Amino acid sequence: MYERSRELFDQSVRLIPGGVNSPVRAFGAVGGTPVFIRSGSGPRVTDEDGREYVDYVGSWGPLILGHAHPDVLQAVTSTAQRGLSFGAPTALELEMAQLLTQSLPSIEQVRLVSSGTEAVMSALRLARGFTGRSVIVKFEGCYHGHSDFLLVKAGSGALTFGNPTSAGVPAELTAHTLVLDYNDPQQVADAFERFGDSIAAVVVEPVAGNMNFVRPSQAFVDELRTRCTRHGAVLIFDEVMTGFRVGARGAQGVFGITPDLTTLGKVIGGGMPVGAFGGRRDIMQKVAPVGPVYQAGTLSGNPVAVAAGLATLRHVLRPGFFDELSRTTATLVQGLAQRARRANVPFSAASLGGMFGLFFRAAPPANFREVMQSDREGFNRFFHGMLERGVYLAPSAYEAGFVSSAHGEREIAQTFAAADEVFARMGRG
Ligand code: KE4
Repeated sequence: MYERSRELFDQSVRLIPGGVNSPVRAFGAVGGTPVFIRSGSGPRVTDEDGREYVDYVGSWGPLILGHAHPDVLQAVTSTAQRGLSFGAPTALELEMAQLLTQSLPSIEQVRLVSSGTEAVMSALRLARGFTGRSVIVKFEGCYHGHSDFLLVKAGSGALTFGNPTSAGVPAELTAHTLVLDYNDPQQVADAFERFGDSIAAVVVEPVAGNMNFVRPSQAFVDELRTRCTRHGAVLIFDEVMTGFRVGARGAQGVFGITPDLTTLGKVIGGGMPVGAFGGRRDIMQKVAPVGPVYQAGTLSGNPVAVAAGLATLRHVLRPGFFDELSRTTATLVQGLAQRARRANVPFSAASLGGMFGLFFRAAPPANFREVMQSDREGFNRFFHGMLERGVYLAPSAYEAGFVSSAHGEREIAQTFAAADEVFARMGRG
């Protein structure tokens, strides 16, 4: 098993750091050799050894219609026939701007970029430019891409400024970043009492998908909105993962919060490189070339990538799409929890829309500290047991999972059959 992947990995590690172009793909968290994927079709991917898997990673969220959807491929190939990129405005970018502003009313104007990192980095520079302030508030366990000032962990004590989590980030670049506990409204209130008028922005994952899957409490997101309004700070919902994943109006639609800025990515590119940031017109009017906040990109709004995103969103925005996707995802997580209980394995699971979390702990976690109490070894055993049985989960206990509209009863049944065997083995210790 995995012979060809192992050969490719041995060669890749010589030429590519860790053999991968993004760290989480290296299986470092779960151990073993990463499988090299050759192709995908609908809910399944096939590795270089010809083994097929039910795929619950979906390229970390973008592939919400499943792999190689005919309408998406058609959009990409027909657009590409007319040329790949012009560095000039195109009608397709206008069509994407119209669709995003119609789907998410909080977005009055929008700028396209090529990744989620770029979207969040730009939105935070914009918030600082708009307010003339420097302090950024983020939450422990949330990931917003790899901009220097966001690679930060909580300071030593409560309400202290963050320390870099990555080499190469000078301390002064994280000196303005305050890291609070997710789902703690009181800490938000305290931070604003203390630093309120120097806070440029609060950036939050409105459902956290980078410390596995953590839903916010309504009180938490309400407090963010109230405090940002009161102190003139910009509330940024980082919906790179949740946008068009948890519902047609994103997490802001689920929780009824109007952010000042929203960042998007993943699904809006349908598997091609597209990110976006947008929101209140008075804020967006500060962006170059009309305003003083500079932001640019050679391939921003690339027509082929935008065509893939538009083809994807047309399906996602059809009536009933999320009812169906939510049902499939809920069936998956409820069935897994049932089987774990039967095998006496401490396990819980949660989902929202087409996104889910699996936890080797008695109940779904509410914050980073509780996530870290999960049984990581238990997850790793489950991960490899499922992989051997043709089910490809996110290779980390700290990542969310994703279901596509291509996942049907056959995929769910295969997943349950594999889980029955793995839980039974785990239940025996
Ligand atoms: P990208 O630069 O990777 O397109 O987006 C960064 C980003 C921003 N905001 C949120 C909420 C995100 O989840 C992400 C990226 N998510 C990870 C998944 N944990 C991407 C996978 C990877 O890093 O390879």
